[in-house]
Amino acid sequence: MKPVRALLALSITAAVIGLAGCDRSPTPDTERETATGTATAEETADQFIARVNDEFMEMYPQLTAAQWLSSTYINDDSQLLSAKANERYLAQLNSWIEQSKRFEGQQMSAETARSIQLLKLATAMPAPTDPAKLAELTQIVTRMEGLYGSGTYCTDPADESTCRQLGELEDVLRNNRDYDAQLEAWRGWHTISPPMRKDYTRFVELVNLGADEMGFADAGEMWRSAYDMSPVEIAAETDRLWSQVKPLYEQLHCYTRTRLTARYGDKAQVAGGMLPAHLLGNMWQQDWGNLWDVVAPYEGAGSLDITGALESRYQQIHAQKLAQHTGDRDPATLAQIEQDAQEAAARQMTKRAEDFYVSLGLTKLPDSYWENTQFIKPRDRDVVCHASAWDMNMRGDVRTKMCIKPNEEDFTTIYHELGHVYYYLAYNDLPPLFQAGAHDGFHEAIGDTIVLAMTPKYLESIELVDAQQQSEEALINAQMRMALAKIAFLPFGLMIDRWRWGVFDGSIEPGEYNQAWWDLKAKYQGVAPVEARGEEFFDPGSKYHVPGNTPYTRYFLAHVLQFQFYKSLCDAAGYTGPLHQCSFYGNKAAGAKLQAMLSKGASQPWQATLKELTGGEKMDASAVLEYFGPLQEWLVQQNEGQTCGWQPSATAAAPAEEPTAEEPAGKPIPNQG
Ligand code: X8Z
Ligand code: ZN
Repeated sequence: MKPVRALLALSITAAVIGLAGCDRSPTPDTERETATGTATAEETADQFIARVNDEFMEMYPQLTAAQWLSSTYINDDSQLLSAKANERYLAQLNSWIEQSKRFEGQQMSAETARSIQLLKLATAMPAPTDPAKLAELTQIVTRMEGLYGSGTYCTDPADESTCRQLGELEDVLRNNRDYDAQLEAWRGWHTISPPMRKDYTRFVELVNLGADEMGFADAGEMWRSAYDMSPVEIAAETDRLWSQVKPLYEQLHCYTRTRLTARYGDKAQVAGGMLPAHLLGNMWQQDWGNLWDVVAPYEGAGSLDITGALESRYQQIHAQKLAQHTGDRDPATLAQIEQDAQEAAARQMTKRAEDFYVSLGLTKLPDSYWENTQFIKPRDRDVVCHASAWDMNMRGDVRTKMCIKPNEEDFTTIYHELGHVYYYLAYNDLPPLFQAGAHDGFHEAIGDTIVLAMTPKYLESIELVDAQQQSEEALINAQMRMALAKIAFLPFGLMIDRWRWGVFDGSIEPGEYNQAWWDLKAKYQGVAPVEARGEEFFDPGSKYHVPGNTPYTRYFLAHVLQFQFYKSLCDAAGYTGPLHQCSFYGNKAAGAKLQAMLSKGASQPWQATLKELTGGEKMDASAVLEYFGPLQEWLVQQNEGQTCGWQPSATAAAPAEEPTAEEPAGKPIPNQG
């Protein structure tokens, strides 16, 4: 995947991010050799940027090819090549940045000035110029990503058959409601990250050195400089947006706590009224969709059992393939048949997602996408399963990399990933430095905007769910389903970078990495572990984006922006009903509006792009609140008489205590209506 998108789209370690400038003193040198070209004193700023764009385009596929290999085929050789390719890229980037200094204060086109700004922010991993330190940095990052991708937990280390990787451990949280089995799976996955702690500590030192050389206070400030506003302003924006949606999250939290208590009794009670980390159906408590069986408001009202439908389609495909096979049925053959059926089901799900984009008038995915994509987890090797979208060459070689299973979460993730892919394709004609999202939150919001348009009616039209009844109960069920994914996510989307910003600026020291992590989870999410998690653990490392060094504020912003985009596309489609019932599936006017936005890439400040689409220049969560109006009202009714909220300062591992009259377990939340 292209670095430019990496930060925008995800994962690769050389991710290029948005923009904003930093002042650095001009360099006196008049001519120097670069890795791929020569800078001369006569070269104008415009010529310089044209050259950088050419060189970038040329070197880029070497980086993505190496990173694709090391992500889809984890071993020492691929990791070595990937680290080396990253090293070359980051050295070249540092060289371009150095060369760009000669143009400071000179006349140049607006386009060139913006390109130079983008160049200075072209990585999420600012690298020191010292070659030894640069090599050390890329090796560390490659190793951490490899550790995550190959992470395995064995109940009995002496017996390989007891070993499980992330996917299997997640299955437990998804499907098994046994308290202890969930705790074991949760604990088990968190055993993979303590070995990363030392590497991560050194990683922080190295990127901070790089950031310092580039003129930033630390790597976190550099990340926050990529939003066409000051680092202080974007941090304040995230606070403002969070304060808009927090009351809704608190209602969802309160209701979920009641339902978990009904299911598990006292065992679901954690000190301070927080939710036990291992009982939320998700390893990181970022998406509570798997808790449907625990929290469903109304049984049988408007069945939206997408996972059930996908699973039974998979079973059908599997049965067909078995029936077609008349030869030997030895274990290897049976395993191959299972693999083929998984692949076929995953491709079908992806076709379905492509169909939505095509229905809007966007192009079909190129054949090469279908040839090169990794749809499922291979049996014979370790891969990084965390979903990602890749632009290999900025000229149409687009791919996704997933380990798709037939369930709702993966189904919507495919729509998410194709959002990245359609962004890539839409801006492939722009100069490489502009081939990025308007900001990284835009990139993350595209596919999710489409997911919002996957209404019960749409799901019915693609025959994934039964005919939908129109009733108040069905509406609340549908809203709850969305809220478990979208509202539960918001504080998680915020807390990860609150942690990293603190780590990078030194306010969180290595000796308190884990404590600070859980303090932030308590503060924002109201979630706590049921047992002590001391500094012998490194729980941040068990979340992909930490070892993968992918900035996370983008996802928080995306979870707000996607509702703004959705509302605008509904307007473009001429829709006038309640927001939550709108689907623009098949609407070419909405598609044209989307495509126009995508094709702008990073060529102008995001505020201008947002204005063209929505009419406003600010990110704003009022569309979130409008969408969830019916659910919010319902939740407030359900929570009546409850003391909502939580006390983050309560010791995470302490047993729950009855609140006293003087000291309630949480601050009461006034009904929000
Ligand atoms: O990492 C992702 C995508 C790829 S950009 C699968 N997401 C975040 C996560 O999984 O933590 C999407 C939502 C949040
Ligand atoms: Zn994404």
